[in-house]
Amino acid sequence: METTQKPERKPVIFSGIQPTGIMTLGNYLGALKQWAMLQDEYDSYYCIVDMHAITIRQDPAAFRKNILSGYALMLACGIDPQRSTTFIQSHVKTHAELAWILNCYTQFGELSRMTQFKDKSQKHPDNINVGLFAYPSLMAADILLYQADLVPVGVDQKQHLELTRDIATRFNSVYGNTFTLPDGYYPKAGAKIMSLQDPTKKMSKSDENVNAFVAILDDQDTIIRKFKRAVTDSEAQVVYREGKDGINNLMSIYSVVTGKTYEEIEKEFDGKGYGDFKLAVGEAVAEHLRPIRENYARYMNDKAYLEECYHKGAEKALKVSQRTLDKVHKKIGFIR
Ligand code: AQP
Repeated sequence: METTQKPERKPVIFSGIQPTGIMTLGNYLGALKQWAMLQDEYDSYYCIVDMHAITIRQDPAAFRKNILSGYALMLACGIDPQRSTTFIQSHVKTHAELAWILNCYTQFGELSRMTQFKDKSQKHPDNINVGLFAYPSLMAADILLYQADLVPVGVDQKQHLELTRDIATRFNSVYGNTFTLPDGYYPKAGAKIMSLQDPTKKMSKSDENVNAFVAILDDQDTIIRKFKRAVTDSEAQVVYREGKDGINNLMSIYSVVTGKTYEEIEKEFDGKGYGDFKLAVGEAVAEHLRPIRENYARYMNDKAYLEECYHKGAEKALKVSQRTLDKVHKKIGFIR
């Protein structure tokens, strides 16, 4: 008798990025680079999370541009819409629908403890809205809808990912196995790239000081200039050591883009000043990002292709995520 074997399920990956400005070197090394690397090994879902972005007030014209350019940049970083499902969050209605349900399984106390909420409330004291508070339950919905096994993010998102697991565990314990518990995937190096102007703070695309971050699309001269201005210390010694936040940050960036170890870097710049080191980091980063800039320009010249890709991506994402949402509706007792 012939036996038909069920095809093995490929593990699933989900991640998203906010269109809140031009993505930075931090977004690239902490997230996008990993997304591209992992896309063949996993059934991958990557999206531009525009619904998360409105937790901070956005100018509509700039926002529209940032969403499209964020999508183009995602492809330019090597995420291939033929191999990964690439879409825009607000095009897939299940995200908002599951987020509401998960809000009812998330405790006020849990959300109050989130450091991103505390940081962003401090940064925008005139707009501490409910969406900003409930940001993590929308993120949980994004991830759980696709039954993701793995979520590649920077370490700043670790707390949100742990909360996603707590929400899923709580739901599963009440209704039986419904959601896959996702694990975080944090790059060994580059998981937290720090601001060039205040190396105790993470590099952020919405930083008011443009010298604090390197945008993926900055040209070579701008990148080199920003690294030359990077805040370091007065020791003039390129060594990785506690307390040397600025130099540690530059060394970790240089190490990721060149593949050199810290010992090799220390040797290379032994007896040289910070000027030489900063120039080398700037040049290496500019070169590393050059192909992405070129790909981006090509994609932005073909808006019809981008549109086709994000529509197809949303169609597939809706089909897959609707299965999870239907299951949830049934479990909680909604009638069809
Ligand atoms: N500095 C960073 N180093 C490493 N990874 C980082 N990520 C962000 N900053 C760094 C990772 O990039 C992914 C997308 O982030 P996001 O845009 O969704 O949200 P964010 O963490 O709030 O990023 P920004 O740049 O700081 O945006 P704004 O300024 O709008 O708040 C995530 O995986 C994140 O970990």
